[in-house]
Amino acid sequence: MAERLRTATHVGSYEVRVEDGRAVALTPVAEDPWPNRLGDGLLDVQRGPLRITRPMVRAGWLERGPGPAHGSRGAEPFVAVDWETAYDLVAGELARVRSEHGDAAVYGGSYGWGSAGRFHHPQSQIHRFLRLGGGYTDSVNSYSAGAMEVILPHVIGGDSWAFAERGVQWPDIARDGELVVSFGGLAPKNAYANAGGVGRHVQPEWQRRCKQAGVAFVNVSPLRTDAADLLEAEWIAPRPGTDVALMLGLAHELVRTGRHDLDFLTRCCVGWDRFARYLSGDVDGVAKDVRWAAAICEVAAGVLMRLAERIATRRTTINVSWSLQRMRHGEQVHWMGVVLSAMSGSLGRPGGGYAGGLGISQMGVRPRRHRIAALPQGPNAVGESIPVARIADMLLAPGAPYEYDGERRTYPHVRLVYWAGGNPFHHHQDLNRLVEAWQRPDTVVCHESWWNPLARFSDVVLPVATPLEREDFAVGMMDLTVTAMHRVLEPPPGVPTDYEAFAALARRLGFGPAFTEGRTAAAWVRELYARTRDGLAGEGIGLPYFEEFWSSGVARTPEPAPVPERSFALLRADPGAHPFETPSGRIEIYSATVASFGYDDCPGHPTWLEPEEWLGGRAARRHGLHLVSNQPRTRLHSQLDHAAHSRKSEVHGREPILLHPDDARARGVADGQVVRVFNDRGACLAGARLTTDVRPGVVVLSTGAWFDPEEPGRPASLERHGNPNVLTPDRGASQLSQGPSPGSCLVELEPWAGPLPPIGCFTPPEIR
Ligand SMILES: Nc1nc2c(c(=O)[nH]1)N[C@H]1C(S)=C(S)[C@@H](COP(=O)(O)OP(=O)(O)OC[C@H]3O[C@@H](n4cnc5c(=O)[nH]c(N)nc54)[C@H](O)[C@@H]3O)O[C@H]1N2
Ligand SMILES: Nc1nc2c(c(=O)[nH]1)N[C@H]1C(S)=C(S)[C@@H](COP(=O)(O)OP(=O)(O)OC[C@H]3O[C@@H](n4cnc5c(=O)[nH]c(N)nc54)[C@H](O)[C@@H]3O)O[C@H]1N2
Ligand SMILES: [Mo]
Repeated sequence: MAERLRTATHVGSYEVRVEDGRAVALTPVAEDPWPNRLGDGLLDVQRGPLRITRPMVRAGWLERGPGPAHGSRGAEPFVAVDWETAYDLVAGELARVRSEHGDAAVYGGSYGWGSAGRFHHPQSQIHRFLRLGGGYTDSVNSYSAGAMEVILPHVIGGDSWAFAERGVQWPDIARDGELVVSFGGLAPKNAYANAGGVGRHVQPEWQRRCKQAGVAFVNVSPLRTDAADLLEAEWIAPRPGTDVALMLGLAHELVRTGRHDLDFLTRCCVGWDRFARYLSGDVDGVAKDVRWAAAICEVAAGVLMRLAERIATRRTTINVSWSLQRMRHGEQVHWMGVVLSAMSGSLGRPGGGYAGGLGISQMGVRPRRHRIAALPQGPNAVGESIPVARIADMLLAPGAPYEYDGERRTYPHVRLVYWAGGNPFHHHQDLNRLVEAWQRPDTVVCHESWWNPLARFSDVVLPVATPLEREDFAVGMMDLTVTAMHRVLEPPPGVPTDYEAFAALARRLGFGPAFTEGRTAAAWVRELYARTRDGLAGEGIGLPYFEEFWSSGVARTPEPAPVPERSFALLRADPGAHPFETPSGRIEIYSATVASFGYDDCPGHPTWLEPEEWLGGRAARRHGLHLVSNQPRTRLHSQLDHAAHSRKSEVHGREPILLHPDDARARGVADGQVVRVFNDRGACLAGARLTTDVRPGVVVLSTGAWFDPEEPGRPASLERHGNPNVLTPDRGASQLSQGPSPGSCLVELEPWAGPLPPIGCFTPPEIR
């Protein structure tokens, strides 16, 4: 018997054709106006040699017991054990570490984009499990927006994601906007993914509507394809990492031509005078004029003068992508984006202003945060947390001091790392350094479904059911389509869900009933749906009862109403009556708070700070290409890299790297050839794709190729598959945010002359 059932992922909702209880085909839902192919192959990978079906323990850990691994973690074979043994080992080790070293010795930051389901969301599960078990060292902030999350509350107030609500929205631009200047572009492929799911990809449709309404677009990016062709955007391609200088040049030009909005700057902001003295050069003798900016950015001064004029005379949105703050001094560019917008005359007026990441996910479509139920976590008895991207620092230097947002902190001594629903060997920078740091703890436990790099670098792998093998429901962050996630496949025999695995461990550790509250997974799903229904009812949004929702597969919610309180508009109208949550109640062009921290890498107002690695610096003499490692077009991060769609994009089995024909010629590289990309941190292979869509001097190698070192466990080993994070630096954006900085990275490349080493990451490790 055949039936059609729904499911949802972070990249779209699907209709699944199920025959005799088994999924046989998966297609994007018909009502999605802009589906993608990122789900292609999702069914194929559910079975096959890379699927882990039994608990696995690293041989050395099983034989010698827990302890620092000295290079054997990631390099040794595994031993399959039965479930009782695996649970006893993990529960016993958790108990040992907690009693011998204290609860802070357990690291459960477990960052990552695990499944979209509200209940089975692995981060929610692991945090609840570790909290109820006594607490753990957690992480704060994200790899996505690590620097802006920390700086923007100082500048525009609110919490770390207030920028998403306060920024300009697409409907606003379509109605009243004239110009969108987008730093980091508006890559349509970045709209594929939306945390928590996306029932209908409508954000690219808004881009089209704005274009039809006559809005002009400028794509400031090293990559032409960061703006869809239909936008007919003007392409300005600065050296990567120099956008602050470019914006300062525009700002200087606005002042020089008397076009800055002095009324708004003095009434609704603080610190304009101070910043103006920096801009003019009164402070340091360097006027930040268009000529100065042109020399840094390699964009002609005339181009900047014309752009400044358009910004001043059109209702303009200054959009700054998140990629620009995933860099050294990443705080500066969003701070400067707000200031440039404040100067432009458009901030707080209809159709213009600042936006922090339009083009990403469903940003600018539905700004409101809704009351969607999550699995309750309870308090964390351990007060400890680290900025998420500082994990290698923590593992390498327990007890070392570090700065974070005005606080001096100390890294805890972690002995046990527990991961569920993320892949640090995808998301972290300088993976060779991570490989070294990863040997330090006594034990690494993970829940994974596939032999991906995280599983290979763990001591105990508990294989878990995939989202297709369990029941749940999804609600997207800026989407609000509520989608049923039906069980369309049986898990391999004996393989539990994350929930069942944590419940079994909690039972052994004596808090089983507290963890489950006596509910089955099905009961939890119904409970969380009911709580979501109640929450949305409080906002005037009606959802059907569960049974009706479950059989129809989807609950649609009304199109969002325009945001009634546009807070920049209220600030402009009357800053006294509608203050921001900053110390001054206004936009802080100069932040006395940030200045008081005394950080040389994040001073009190937006400043051009030369990064260690950029094309204009000394380091570029040795490694003359700037590496952009952007989000992949063919995957969600590292997910489904082993599936058909991602594999099809490879060149000789390697991740494609885009480079300009001039750079290729200078290095003797032909299109379709395998190259070795390298710097002092590491080297990887990639497949050259020549294109004039990329600025000369820049190469683009997207993230997500499964980490494939030739000699696992040895840091300087050649990476064979094209994972850019063996090249990127593991430096905090600054002492303020400690955000990740993969964007500040120089490399060199050369043709690969030797025989091509085989790819190892798609063959399971040796199992005893
Ligand atoms: N160089 C460079 N590095 C980057 C970036 C960049 O731009 N450049 N971007 C950064 C950003 S913005 C991000 S958000 C991160 C993303 O980094 P991650 O979110 O860590 O990457 P994913 O590949 O999505 O990892 C999710 C993992 O969860 C697993 N998983 C999925 N569902 C489940 C489940 O139900 N249960 C369990 N137990 N596991 C599950 C998947 O198999 C996969 O291994 O990468 C960061 N790293
Ligand atoms: N298909 C797909 N979509 C995704 C994801 C995915 O994995 N796959 N991941 C999602 C996640 S977790 C996140 S956080 C968002 C991230 O969204 P973003 O951070 O916006 O995404 P990126 O692709 O890293 O960067 C966008 C573009 O910025 C440009 N850029 C890089 N450096 C510079 C620079 O110095 N100056 C300028 N002006 N431009 C620069 C690059 O050309 C790049 O293509 O995307 C989401 N969307
Ligand atoms: Mo992200």
